[in-house]
This record gives sequence, C-alpha cells and structure tokens, in this order.
Amino acid sequence: MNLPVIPAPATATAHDGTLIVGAALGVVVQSADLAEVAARFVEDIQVDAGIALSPESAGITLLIDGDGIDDIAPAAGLRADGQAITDADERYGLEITGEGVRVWGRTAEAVHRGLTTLRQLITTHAQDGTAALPTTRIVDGPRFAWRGLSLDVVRTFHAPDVVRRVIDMCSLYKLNVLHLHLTDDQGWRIEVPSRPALTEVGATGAVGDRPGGFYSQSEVAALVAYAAERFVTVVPEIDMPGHTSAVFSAYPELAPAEIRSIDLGNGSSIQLSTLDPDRDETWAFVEDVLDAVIPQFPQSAYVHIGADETWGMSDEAHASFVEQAAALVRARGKRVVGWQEVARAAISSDDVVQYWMDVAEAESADSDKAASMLPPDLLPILVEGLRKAKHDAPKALAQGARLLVSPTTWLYFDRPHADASSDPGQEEARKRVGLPFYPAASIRDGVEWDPVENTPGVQTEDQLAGVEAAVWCETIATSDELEFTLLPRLAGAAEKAWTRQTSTDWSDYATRLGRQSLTWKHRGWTWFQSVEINWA
Ligand code: TNX
Repeated sequence: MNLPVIPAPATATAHDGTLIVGAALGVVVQSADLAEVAARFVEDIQVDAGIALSPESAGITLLIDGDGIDDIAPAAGLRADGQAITDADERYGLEITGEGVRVWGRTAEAVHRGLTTLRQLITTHAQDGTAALPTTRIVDGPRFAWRGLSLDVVRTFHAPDVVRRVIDMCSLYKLNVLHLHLTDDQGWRIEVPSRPALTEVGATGAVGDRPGGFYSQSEVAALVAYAAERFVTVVPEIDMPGHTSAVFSAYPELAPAEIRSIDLGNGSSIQLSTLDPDRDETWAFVEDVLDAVIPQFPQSAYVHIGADETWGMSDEAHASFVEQAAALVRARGKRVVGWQEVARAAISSDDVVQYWMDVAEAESADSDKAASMLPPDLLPILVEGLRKAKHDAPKALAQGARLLVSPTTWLYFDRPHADASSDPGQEEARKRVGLPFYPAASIRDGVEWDPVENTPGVQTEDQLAGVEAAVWCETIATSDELEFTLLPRLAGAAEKAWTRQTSTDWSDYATRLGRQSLTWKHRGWTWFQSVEINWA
C-alpha cells in the first residue's frame, strides 16, 4: 500500500473504506503521559492542514500498548540520549477504521512517531477543513536509532527561531538528533562564562561580512527544551584541535607561535594552525569549555569533539589530542563522537565515529580540474588526507566503535542541486548555493544508496550508530537558502535512516515526496522545487 508518507512505514495493510477527519473528531488519551504529544498533534494539524480538532470529541485514541509491535525488529544502532533501544522503543501501531483512529506504542515517543505518520496522512489528504483518510493498519519502527542532521551555525549564524524551524523539519521526518556544529574558524557560538572572550571576541565573525552571534545559555536551554518536546536530542560539537581560529582570536596565548593558513583566493582560507596537546593551557581551556557546555545539553549522552581536518598537525600530535580530549569527555560521564579522523587515535568501543569522506568520489574527481581550482600548496595535503581517510572507517570498526554515516556523496546537502527548479526565480540561487567543488546531486541521487552497502568495511546494521545528514553553510547566507538546501533532501535522508527497505523505488518515492509540499506551503517553508518532482 503506497501511502503518501515519508519515511515509508515498515508495514501497512489496507482496509476498506475511508475515515473523515475534521472538527467532529477529537483526541482522547488513555494515559496521562500522552497528554503532551496529543496537544502537540492538535496544534500541528491546525497549522499543517487547517483542521481544528474538537477538544470535546473523541475518535482519535492514544494509548500505551505493545499490540503487534514485536512483529517489527527493534532498531539497530545507538541513541544519542544514551537510552537502551528496548527502553526507548520508537515502534508504533496506527489503525484507521471507518469509526476512528488508534495510535499506540510502548512509550510516548513511539506514540509521537505514530502521530507524525497520521499527521502526514491528514495533511496530504486535507481539503477545506477535513481529510478523507484511507483506512489501514500500520505497524512501523525505525531501521536506525540515531537519525540526525548536523547543522553548521558558524559559517552563518542561524538565529534560534531558524533553528526551531529546522527542529520542526526534523520532527516531521522522524529525525531524532540535531547535531549543532557550534565552533569553527569563523566563529564561536556558545557561552562559556569562565572564558568570556570566546563570545565577546570569538563570536563576532562569520563567513565574509555575515553577522556573527552566539546562543546565550537561556537560548540554548530553550532550544534544547523545544527539541526535547519533539523527541529530538541536541548534540553539541566543539570542534578541536583544528578549526580553532576563533579560539585563537579570543585567546591568542593558545595559538601556535606562527599562525599558518592557505589562501583560497576567493576571500576564504584553510587554517593550518591547531591547539597544542603538549601545552597545559590547552587542557585548562578544554576543561573550562567542557564544564560549561556539557550541562547545557542534559539530554545528550554524547559530546562531539570534531577532530577533523587538522592539516597542520602530525599524526602523533593529533592522536594524542584526541585521546586526551576523549578522556576528559568520559571523565564527565559523557560518550565521545568525532569526525572519522578520530579513528586514527586509540578510541573506545563506546565512541561513535562519524564517517564523512567518500574517498571513491573524491578519487574519481577530475584531478586536472581540481589542480586548476586549488592553490598548489593545498593539493599534496588533500591527496595525503584522502590516502589516510580510506582507512578511517575500517580502523573505527576494528576498535569496536560504531559509525555514524554521513557520506559527502549522499548526505552533504551543501552540494549544488543538479536539476533545474520549476520556479525560474530559484535558478539564480541554485547556481550560487552549494560548494562548487562537489559534483551536483539530484533528489533521486539522495535516495538511491544504502547506508550499510555504501559504507566501506560495513557488513551489518549493528556496525552503525545511525545516519546523519550534514549542512555546511559556507555558501548558505540566509534562512531561505538554508531551507532550500534542506528541503526536499532532508526527507530523503530520513527515508534512508528510518525505512527498512534497502533500495528505494524512485517513482514511488517521487510521488510521496510531491505530496509533502502541501505541508511546507502551510508552514511557510521554502523548498527547492526540482523539476524531477510533480509538486502538489
Ligand atoms: C569539510 S566535514 C568540513 C567542513 C566543511 C565541509 C564542507 C568536516 C568534518 N569538515 O569544515 O564545511 O567539508 O562541505
């Protein structure tokens, strides 16, 4: 049964007939724990479909129940909140009959996931204040427990209301992790009261003349709570020992004697300077940062320590940094995530390694063209980086760590959109947004791959923590450009992270995707109107 739902549910059996959802129906909860998810659903249906459910009526019943749930295997992978997959079960049932709807699961989170499916069904069938739904029984659950989006808030500082919109998008597609890339060369975006210059000085920059900024502690608390209400865990990233120019501008005493960088000739540059693991000041700094950041993200069982692209550093110094930083994270009761380069150090089997560099794609790139685009001193560094990158995922697995799959080819959304937009007004942005050194990708490309089959060295789902898309903002200056980069690709990432079928039928997916624009219009979200899709 092809329901217009993304990600596609694991099982859906058609019944006969339809159910009219409108003002005559209301939501009844059979457990007080479900009052909040019920209220959120009523609010969402009002916004997405213009349907006002009645607080006095019944018809949509929510309950804590395990009926049929075990027909579906539990998720593979790890949860970012550290809960056991069996305790934080996301599997749900949803039954629509001519008389009404039942949504159930063993946790409030499961019921929220089920209501999200119902929400998409209602929105895609809504007309003039009612929706005629197909009757069906769905039992569904995620393939992977960690389904995320990594958001770069440094190259462009995205204000809290923009981040809230991104959380709304994640929740609509059953993504449950928002990874905030909070620090980088161009800026530092989070308060560390014991190190005030990080925000007074380090936060002022961004790419080019874009405004800087940072999240105050109360803004972080509000974002984390907003996300938690939608069953999204916010995982903080403090990128070190590279990507630390903003730290050096705030605390020059942490910088190496000579700051080195490679000029890219287009107003940007690649930084080669890194924090020094052999200096006591470095570790006093890292401890201050961890002590301030960790309590701001109570739901996250993890701290992301970055550790990517430390081009100016020896392998020994990099490994020494990673091992010491990881120990400080663990000493504070948190687990470690790092970009794939951390696998070159000694890591623990509790660590999560974020696989990003698709070496095959990079190697197949036109090297003459690359050579003509890049400064000559950068090329050998990149070639050397790729040579090492090949071994990262296998090394992580050999150390018993799990991979969080974010390959540049399929999950880096900051690559240009390949196909034209059916709205000529979007063509200028399409040509400008996305890093030019990545080959452009279609929406179809985004769903025709598999996280297990396409990750080197991986044979089974259990070797993964999950799947995470990433959006880097060098070429994304506004919230409109951010939304146009996230939609519709985010839906495709969710399909890969949640849906159990390892191959996606493009025409079926395209039909489901086309109907999603009904929600986006109601929400006022900008999306890239690729000509590949018949938008509703
Ligand atoms: C690589 S992915 C980076 C980022 C860039 C991105 C552009 C990673 C760990 N580092 O600093 O923004 O490529 O796609």
